[in-house]
Amino acid sequence: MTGAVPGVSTDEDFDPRAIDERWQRVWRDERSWEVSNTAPADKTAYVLEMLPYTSGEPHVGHLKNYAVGDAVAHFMRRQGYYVLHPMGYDAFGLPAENHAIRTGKHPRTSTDESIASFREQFKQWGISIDWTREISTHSPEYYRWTQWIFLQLFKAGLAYRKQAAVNWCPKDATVLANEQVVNGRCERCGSLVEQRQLEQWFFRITQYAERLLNDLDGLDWPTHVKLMQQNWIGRSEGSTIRFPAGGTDIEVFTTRPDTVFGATYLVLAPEHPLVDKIVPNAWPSGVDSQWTAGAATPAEAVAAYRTATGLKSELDRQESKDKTGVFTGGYATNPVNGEQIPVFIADYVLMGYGTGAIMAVPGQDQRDWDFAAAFGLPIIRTVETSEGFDGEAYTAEGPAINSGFLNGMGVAEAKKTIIAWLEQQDHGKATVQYKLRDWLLSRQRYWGCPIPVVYCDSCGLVPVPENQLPVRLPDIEDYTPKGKSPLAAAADWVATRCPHCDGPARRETDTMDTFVDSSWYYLRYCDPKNEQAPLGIDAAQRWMPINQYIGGIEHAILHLLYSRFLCKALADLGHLPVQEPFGALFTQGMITRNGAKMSKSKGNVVSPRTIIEKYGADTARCYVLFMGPPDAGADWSDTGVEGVYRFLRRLLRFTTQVATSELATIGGAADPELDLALRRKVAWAVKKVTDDMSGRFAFNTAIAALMELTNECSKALQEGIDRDTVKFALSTAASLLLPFAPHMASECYYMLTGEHVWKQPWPEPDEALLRTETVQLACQVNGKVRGRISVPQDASEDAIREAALQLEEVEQAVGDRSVKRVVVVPGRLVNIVVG
Ligand code: ANZ
Ligand code: ZN
Repeated sequence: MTGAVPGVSTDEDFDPRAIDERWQRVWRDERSWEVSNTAPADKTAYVLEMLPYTSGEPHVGHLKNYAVGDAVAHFMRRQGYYVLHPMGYDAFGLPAENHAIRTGKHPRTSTDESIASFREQFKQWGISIDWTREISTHSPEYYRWTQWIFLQLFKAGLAYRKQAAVNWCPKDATVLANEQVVNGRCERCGSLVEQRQLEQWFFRITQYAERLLNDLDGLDWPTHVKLMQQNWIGRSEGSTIRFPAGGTDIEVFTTRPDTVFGATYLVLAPEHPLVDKIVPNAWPSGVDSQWTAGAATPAEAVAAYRTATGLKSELDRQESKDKTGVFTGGYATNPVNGEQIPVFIADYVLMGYGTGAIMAVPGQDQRDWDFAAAFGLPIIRTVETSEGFDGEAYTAEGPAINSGFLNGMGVAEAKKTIIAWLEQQDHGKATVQYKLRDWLLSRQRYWGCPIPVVYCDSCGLVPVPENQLPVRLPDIEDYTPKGKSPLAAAADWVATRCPHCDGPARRETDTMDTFVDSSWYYLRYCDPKNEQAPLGIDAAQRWMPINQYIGGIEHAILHLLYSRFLCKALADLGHLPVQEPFGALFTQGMITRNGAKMSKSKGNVVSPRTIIEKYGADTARCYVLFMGPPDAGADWSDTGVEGVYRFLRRLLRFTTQVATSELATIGGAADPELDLALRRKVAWAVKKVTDDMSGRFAFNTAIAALMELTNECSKALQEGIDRDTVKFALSTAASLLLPFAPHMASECYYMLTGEHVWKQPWPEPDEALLRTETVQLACQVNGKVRGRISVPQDASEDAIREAALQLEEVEQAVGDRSVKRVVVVPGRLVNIVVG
């Protein structure tokens, strides 16, 4: 030691890496974060961050995610909970496979390397994880249960196969989920996506649409995430209406049955099966040449239009600005007025929604208006427009017009009346539609969980018996996609025997979407070694639902929805005692650099590894929590990192000074007033940090409070303070710091008390000191800060107003203008509005 004060470490002595390692060793040797499945069930809590997708190395986004989760886990432990805080890896999927195609390295090799790197980093960061529960979705011990879950869904009719138009990426030669298609292009490689018909596996998530929607109510989730789920599920109330057409009925779905008198044509999706039934051999006489698209016969026009549509993705179709279509040559009868109306096909009508057919009401629907305008179709308004309104569809409310017995009714009443009439006349009925589609889970790729079914020539599709699981993913050498799964080329693996008749059979060669793997992993953590089931009911009862789930907003829709579905399905089948997996959700904001998303191509990536090598884990963790409200985005700043580093260094310096001092007072004679002020500051900090952490996730302001407390300690040490008081202040600061900077907190607390801070209950503020606590309020005049006042915490608004107006700087700024208004924002500021 070379410091001026004997026994006090200088800044050069500060070696955060040594401190990290010292405490990480203690936690490992002590198994500090392990929890047992015999922990008292009323004292258990489950804190979980979304598991990382293991390709490459962890980035600062991961650091933030796990720093947030770890803060919550520490905080809950200190409140007496046995906290389950596990870790695993989402290990199957395209990136590893694409990497393998590029480099020839087996996906398992690159995945295992990535996992090793993540694991090492998590340990280096000192995240408090129960490592005995670690899982990886690509291990046979895990995917055995993914397959088992698939079989349960299959038995229950919730997994099925059907021919379906799928998004096809010609370059990756694979089917893409809708969400992997961005602006009509493959999310990964940017190729234009085509539509193809393939036999696919689906989970029947649509059967759960209503419950997935309704049960959002009971969840403690950010409103915007609930809204995103709501929109994705997309519930629409309306009715179906049948229009007789040449010996058959065309059924449409509409949310506006009240406008049926204005339906001047029908539109079918081009691939609608009824199209072929209503197409006549020849065009009706006198038909507009624009309606026929120059084709000799309706069948020809339809065929040409269908081909053109097949090249468009669903998204293109939904968003297509130019309304295209052709006349089918057929007519339908409007059931309310007997009018004969033409039937078109157009790609703005989607086969997968409603009935795949619409009644077009150009007067009230802009898409129909555009189409009618393009094709010279009649427009009848059925809702009275406001004065001067013209030239577009009228979508607002108003009394019904041109609508027979509905005339004069408002929209809601007209809807009710027409639905009753349709039902009575047997022309249609009230219905509810959802946007949600069944979950397409087949992937024609290698690196995924094999789907456990075989195809037998005599028995057809046969599920693999549970006692033969797992169906292992074989090692292969050529992963290049060829339109079929690369597994199809593994002849030895594909050829198998039928579990039913023992005859020759072929294995399913599609693998599962990785969203299947990650939609149940949180269950396995509860009981990771169970060999009889994915988890025991007892274990589920003890830990589920998750008290706090933490992750990126990019998973706000699919991952959460799929997990909720799976949870409900397993609960319905008797395998789970809970209906919802994630009781509370927190979504952290993204870290940017110079305002841009970090990416290798931009060369603006901050690697957690470099930060930790330079500053240690606590600075890195504290900094990502200190950058701003953790649910908001924040820009990386190297000076910000330095600031946090200096704060931790100072805390350690003061701690060392106090811990090694044998004097009763430090820095001079103790001043009783200063003593009281410091003890008040401690009470304030305890309350502030506790409040900020209690469901608010305001880690940034909590850390700021600890910086303030540290500054107070510094002042006291210079001006003279009782050693016990400053020791109390510093040990409380260390205690409150544990969730953010666990190594430094452990070090400081141990130096001062000889105890392990993570075993101490969370501090409680001294209420008596809190009451006499004063707060500082900024005083603004017309929004500009002019000075500050100190008032008792419980001061009345009148007293605050008075004090602010008497402040000299305020008086000067007000001058001879008159005070219009005084706004008091409790605990923060006073704004004096003058004019
Ligand atoms: C007549 C009508 C009149 C409509 C009106 C709307 C306004 P949401 O709210 O999204 O459920 N529609 C129905 N099936 C469709 C399909 N397969 N492809 C494209 N559009 C379809 O929308 C329901 C409305 O979207 C339905 O109500 C139908 O147009 C159209 F003033 O029917 B409506
Ligand atoms: Zn068989």
